[in-house]
Amino acid sequence: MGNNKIYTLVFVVEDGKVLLGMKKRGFGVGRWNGFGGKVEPQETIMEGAKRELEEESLVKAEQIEAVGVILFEFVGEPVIMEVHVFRVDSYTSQPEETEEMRPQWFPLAEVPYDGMWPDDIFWLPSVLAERKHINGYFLFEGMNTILKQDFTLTSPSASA
Ligand code: 6U4
Repeated sequence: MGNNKIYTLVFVVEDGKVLLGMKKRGFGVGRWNGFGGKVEPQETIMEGAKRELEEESLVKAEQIEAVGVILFEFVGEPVIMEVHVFRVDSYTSQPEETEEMRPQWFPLAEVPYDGMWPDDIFWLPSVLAERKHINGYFLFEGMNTILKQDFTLTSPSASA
């Protein structure tokens, strides 16, 4: 894992809807996604997930569940993004727009996959609707083309 950089990605789910944010700047600008970012040296990955959720949407997680890890490699880029995915089913404070993200609720049947990272459609529906856990790898060329993919979706109860 020496050449991995650790990131978080958080999906808040409530009443059959998921909270996504339109990324207003930086990596993935113009795409809908969960909330998250780089983990800082002095914090745990889960602490980083909660901090980024609050910084980007003002939502405070009351309960947070780790639901898997996805490695993203980009052609020509030696550092692999190790993205730790979390799900929040209980929170306080309503979402508000921040400098980084414009939050919006989407019914699970209307998640805007066309406006998201192109890997999301392969795994996110199962994570959101079926509570599956994800373990995966995607090789990208640029921001739009997936050259290789390899992932598994598991039921957490089956592995417990
Ligand atoms: P800062 O520190 O805010 O300048 P920035 O370059 O904006 O960093 P950041 O920290 O928002 O990036 O982190 C990128 C976010 O994008 C993380 O939540 C992980 C997520 N992400 C990256 N590649 C992804 C992909 N292929 N599919 C996906 N999420 C991805 O669903």
